[in-house]
Amino acid sequence: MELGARDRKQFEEDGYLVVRNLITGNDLVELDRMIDRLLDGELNPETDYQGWMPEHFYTFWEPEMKDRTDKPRRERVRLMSNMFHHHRYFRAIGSHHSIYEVISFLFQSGVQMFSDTVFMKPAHHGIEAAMHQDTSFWPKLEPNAMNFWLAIDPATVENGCLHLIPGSHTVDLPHHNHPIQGNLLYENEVEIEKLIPIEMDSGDGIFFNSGLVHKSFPNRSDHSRRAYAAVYGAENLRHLEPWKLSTLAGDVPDYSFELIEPPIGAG
Ligand SMILES: O=C(O)CCC(=O)C(=O)O
Repeated sequence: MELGARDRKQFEEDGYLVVRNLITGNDLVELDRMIDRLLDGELNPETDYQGWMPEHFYTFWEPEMKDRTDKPRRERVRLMSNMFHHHRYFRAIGSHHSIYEVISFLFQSGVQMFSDTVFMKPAHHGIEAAMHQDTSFWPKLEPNAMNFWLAIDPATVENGCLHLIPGSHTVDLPHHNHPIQGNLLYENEVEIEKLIPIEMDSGDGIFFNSGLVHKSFPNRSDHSRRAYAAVYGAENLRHLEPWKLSTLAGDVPDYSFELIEPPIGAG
């Protein structure tokens, strides 16, 4: 993939960059299969994080769906997180050379990884992700972290693709706490008229500044909308405040950034 100064300028000014066909071929087929296995509850943590070994991967259920065991597990889950810290396959995919190359180009540095999440929006009832900046979930960093979001299923307006406000990453807005959404912004607190949908095919990726205002609408289609997402930091990232996570995940350690190995051949 050829990225140039114009791509970095767009990332800096608009706060995001879409890269089409980022993950392709067997790598995409394998990721699709592993995500289904994860959502079905077939995969379990296999490596510890600083001595911490959860029994299961963190799972956030669709409201009122946790106990609906008449339905397949994958249709009841909203998201699963922190596989990167506890599973070799997810550590490897998070460090994939195509992802690494874009991030190291945009940061002009080595890359650290913080977390990963599989976002599921089951057909018909997948709930919205309310408007937010991911920077509201953790203490201030310099430079801001970077979010990555990869479409596993094609992401469309109908099934709840990402929507974002270009250029909204330069100011940290105060958020409101919410029991399901975590932190959110009300529409009258942002430049809502600038909100745009980002439709993507499977294998397309978007990289965005973690301060970018974004949301996704509910899934109104007949098909699920799965995505693989992760958060990265520059090698020279500085903590401007003590590290403490604001999370819905309950009793988990304060997972932090870890330098990932550059793929062979990365400059
Ligand atoms: O996939 C979604 O619906 C929401 C994703 C999101 O909010 C994020 O990546 O921060």
